[in-house]
This record gives sequence, C-alpha cells and structure tokens, in this order.
Amino acid sequence: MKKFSMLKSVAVSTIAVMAFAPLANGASKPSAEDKSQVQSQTPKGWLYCATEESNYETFTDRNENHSGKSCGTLRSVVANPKPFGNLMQMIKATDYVGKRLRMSAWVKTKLKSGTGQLWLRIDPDGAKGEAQAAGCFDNMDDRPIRGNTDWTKYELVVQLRPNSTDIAFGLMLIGKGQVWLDDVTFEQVGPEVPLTGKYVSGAEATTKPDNLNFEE
Ligand SMILES: [Ca+2]
Repeated sequence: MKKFSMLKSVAVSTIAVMAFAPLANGASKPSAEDKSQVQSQTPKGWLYCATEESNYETFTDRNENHSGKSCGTLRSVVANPKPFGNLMQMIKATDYVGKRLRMSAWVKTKLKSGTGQLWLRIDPDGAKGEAQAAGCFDNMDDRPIRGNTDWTKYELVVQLRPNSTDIAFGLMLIGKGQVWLDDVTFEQVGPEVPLTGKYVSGAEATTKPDNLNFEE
C-alpha cells in the first residue's frame, strides 16, 4: 500500500536535518474559523507529515491560488506549534539521474512566527558505499521566507549523481501561521546554473510527481 511504503521511506530518512515524524493519514479537522470550503485533507498526490500532526493541517485551498482555481496550503492550528509541518512528495530519480535539476515553486506566506521553507532532497543508493552515499539537499535554511509575503517564485537547484535513486521535495512550515504552495515545476538545467543544494549523507521512494498545480 502506497501510504505505508511512504511512511517507511520517510521514517528511515535522516538526511533532511530535521527528523520526519510518521505521516499523517490525512489532516486534522477544520478549525472553527473555516466553515465553508475547507476540505481538511491532504491534497491529492501529496503527503503530510509533522513533528506533531495535530499542530498543523493541510488541504487544497479553493479560495486562493497562483494559477487555476486552487493551491495547496499548510497552517498551524494551535497556539504554540511544534517545529514543523510538511507538505511533500517522493518520486524516483530515474528521469534526472546524472543531471542538474531545478525545482521552481510559487509560495505565499502569512507567518506570525517562524519560517516557510521549500526543500529538495536527492537520495543516493546507500548500498554503493559511503564515498558515493552523499545526496544533494537544499531546504532554504540560508534564505527562509518570513512574515507576510505575496506569491513569489523560488528556485532550488541540485545535482543528481549517477547513483541517485529518489527525489523528495516539499514545503515546510516551521512555526505559527499559514503557507500556500502552487505550480511546482522541474526542469533540467546546465552546469552554468549554480547549485543551491549541498551534499549530505543519508536515505530512500515512487514514480511521477502529481497534482503540482493543485487543480485535482
Ligand atoms: Ca493552482
């Protein structure tokens, strides 16, 4: 079952600086302030995980968008949320092995504290020895999004070594507030495009990314 295998993959990932908690099987209940169109559930194709699942919720927001009629969102629902909530996907690296990859995504934030951070992680085949076991990783730790921001395009660039097996990516909310995500795209870029990611050691995942414009 897909969700179970995802849970396993994420649980064994230690590469991402932060410890991933087990995935929630859907988000929590809508808060009182949102009575109308909130479907409090993880957007199709995406996964939700958090250090404390009940501290955040995620859903497809049909009242907000960068394109089309909807986008994904993640928000805190308690006074003092634990470090992070995360909306993410994991795919096989097959289409990009050996290439330089740029992920672009549009993000909007309304943050009372903390940061919003896109992240992109390349996982290597750990069985090929430590010398090759470093994957490329960027979580915008050096350029986090703070405060209230309108829709802005962000770019993350990583290199996939020949032993790359999986790609994981997403948007973290570290603190109190709400973040919105739309129009995530991937493209191969040339070596002249500077990396934003660094090589780190660590971990594993499925196939194609899904519902990247949140219209499904
Ligand atoms: Ca959209």
